[in-house]
Amino acid sequence: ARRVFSGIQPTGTPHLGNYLGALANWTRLQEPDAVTGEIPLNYYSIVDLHAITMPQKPAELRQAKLDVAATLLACGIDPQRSVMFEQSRVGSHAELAWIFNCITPVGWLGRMTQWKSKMEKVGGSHAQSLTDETLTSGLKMGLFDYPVLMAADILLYKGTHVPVGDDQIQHLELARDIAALFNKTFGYTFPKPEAIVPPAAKRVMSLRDPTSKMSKSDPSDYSRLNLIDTPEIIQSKIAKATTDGIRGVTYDPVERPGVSNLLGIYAAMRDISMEEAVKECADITSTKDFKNRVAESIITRLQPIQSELVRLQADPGYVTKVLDDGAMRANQVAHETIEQVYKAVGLR
Ligand code: AQP
Repeated sequence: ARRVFSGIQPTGTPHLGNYLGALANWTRLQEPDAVTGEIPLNYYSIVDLHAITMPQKPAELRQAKLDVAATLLACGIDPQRSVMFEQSRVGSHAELAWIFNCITPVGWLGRMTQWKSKMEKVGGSHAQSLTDETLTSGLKMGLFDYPVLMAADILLYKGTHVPVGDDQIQHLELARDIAALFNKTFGYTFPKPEAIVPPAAKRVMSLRDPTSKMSKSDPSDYSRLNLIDTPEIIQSKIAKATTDGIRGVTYDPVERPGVSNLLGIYAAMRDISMEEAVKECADITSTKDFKNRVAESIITRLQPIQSELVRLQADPGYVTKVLDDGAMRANQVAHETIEQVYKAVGLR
């Protein structure tokens, strides 16, 4: 059977990039497969241990976890068909990460690009090499090790499929390499997980700077569309989104990254292909009309999610219960894997 694992960091409120890159696929995977009729086992985690690889305020982190949990439910995660849980309540994520730490070459992590870009964001350091002292003095072990913990997350459930946005592909490849290395060293234990990336809008870009990805941790709220933004805010953010002075609407991610990003969002919001989106917008000459149409598509798509969220926020006891139940179910599977791993390694 297919086993699906994916995670989201409770580092702020989920945005449209999270939704299109990951969450929309999470809910889709709860449906029976069109060919086999099989429903995979789905594990969806609020990855708080990942969140603390960057500084977090404890009270805000606690609240963000509940908010993210409610948002996942509002997006359609069904606790009957998916195990939704907080990562730190399953101790074996950290245990398996330690085992993987003991076999993963440092050089494999040095090649990862995410810690480099995060370092630039927080410290303004442009150093590129691990041996550069200006960089390594500010680089925390946890941030550097993030991809190993991610490999442990997936493999703890023997995940075969991982629905993620395009930005996580490099980390997923590392997880595959770690699985293969473990199997080679200690005998076959883990499958090689495959990425499931959405067809359109696999990487939603920032509204302010369409050459970098939309992200929760961007200091400017106008860079992203939060799933909880009101119609007025969505209108205003799209109206202010960076585009260009060229007439008409065309798809050209290199020359027209802003317009192309909005087109990608429009296509994904309406579940149509990029070609269809371009065709639908071909007659539009003014940027204002184009932006209005894009904003409208977002408002319409988010409306049912937002009303469900309001309903869930009025019932925090339900959200907590789902998380309690999820932690219990996740722990059962995690326990079996970690025992098998400890035995293979010689710790039992
Ligand atoms: N812009 C994006 N486009 C498509 N998919 C995206 N994802 C994130 N951003 C985009 C996907 O969402 C899932 C959860 O990832 P995350 O919690 O790491 O999201 P984030 O917004 O990237 O979070 P942060 O806290 O702001 O982290 P950084 O600083 O790394 O950007 C993943 O499947 C991811 O692919």
